[in-house]
Amino acid sequence: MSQKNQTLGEFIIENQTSFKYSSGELSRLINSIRLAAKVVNYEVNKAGLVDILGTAGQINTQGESQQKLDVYAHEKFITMLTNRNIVCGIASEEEEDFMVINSADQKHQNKYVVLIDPLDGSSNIDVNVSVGTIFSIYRRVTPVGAAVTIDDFLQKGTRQVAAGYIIYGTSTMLVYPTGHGVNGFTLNPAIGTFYLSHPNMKFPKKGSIYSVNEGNYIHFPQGIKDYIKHCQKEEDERPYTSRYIGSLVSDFHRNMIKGGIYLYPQSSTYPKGKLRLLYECNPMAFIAEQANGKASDGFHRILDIKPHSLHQRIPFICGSASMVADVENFMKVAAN
Ligand code: P6P
Repeated sequence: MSQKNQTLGEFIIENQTSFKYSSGELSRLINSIRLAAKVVNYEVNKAGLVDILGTAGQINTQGESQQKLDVYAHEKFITMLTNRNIVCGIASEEEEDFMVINSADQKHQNKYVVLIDPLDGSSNIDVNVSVGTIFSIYRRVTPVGAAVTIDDFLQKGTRQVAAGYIIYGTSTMLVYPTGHGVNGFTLNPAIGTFYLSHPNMKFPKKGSIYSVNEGNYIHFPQGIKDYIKHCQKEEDERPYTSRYIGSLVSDFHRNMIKGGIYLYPQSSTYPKGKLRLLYECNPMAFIAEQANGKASDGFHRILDIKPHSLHQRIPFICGSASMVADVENFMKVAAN
């Protein structure tokens, strides 16, 4: 049984059996993510001091100007994951296509693929607002020994074997579920060790926080507009409060601790929604459900959606189960 202040290393060893395929491989994967997180954290925390602010002058596959730290984080996570010789392929939000990780002597023997958003919320970097890394791990569907294909990446979220995020905030935390709920590990930067600080994190069934960019209100579907008005109505003695950081990992993390809901519906700029199914929605939905929360596109469970392309965007509503259910009800009524 995990106890507070246990180190991440001790926790991984104690919980290896929770990874249903192979005790050693999740450990090595999480350890490579742990190391990359520490390296990226060091750069994020001094971004204001070193001339790595501003864009790298490149445009990423999403058509967004890449922040130098985006590029840095992408490179660090790819390197660390590759060096552990466990994954056969990696897909990054910063790359158009997936990367085949060929360990020559392994002849495609590696069994796992990783999908990663190296630095989500990076537009906040220059204004010193917290950002995050989001990762998702699947077992390949192509036979071991064969070359990795797109099918290894276009899997439903229910097939994730692990997922998690790192939040580079007032403290740096690695949050990921094992078989016993969602656990949060806080980095002690003085000694570079993650300690179990938030064991068994759970979304309160109902919360009072709603997180949405209300600047897009006029473009929201009617059901979302109706839900937001429901949150604002007077007669309930204002049971809700609006909190929106503009960084998914940060809004999600606060809502999981305090109770609340995050919404990124479709809008005029993003007619299919802004968030990516594979790099953001599936891993966060996986974590949410492991923490008694719920994640939906307004009508369907996120984890049941069959992906059709690597950078597919979808509407994303995620958080306390009863609040997500409320949104689905408003969407259903408005659709009839
Ligand atoms: P907007 C960051 O770019 C991100 O993908 C999420 O982390 C965040 O919640 C959202 O977009 C913010 O988008 O349009 O409100 O600035």
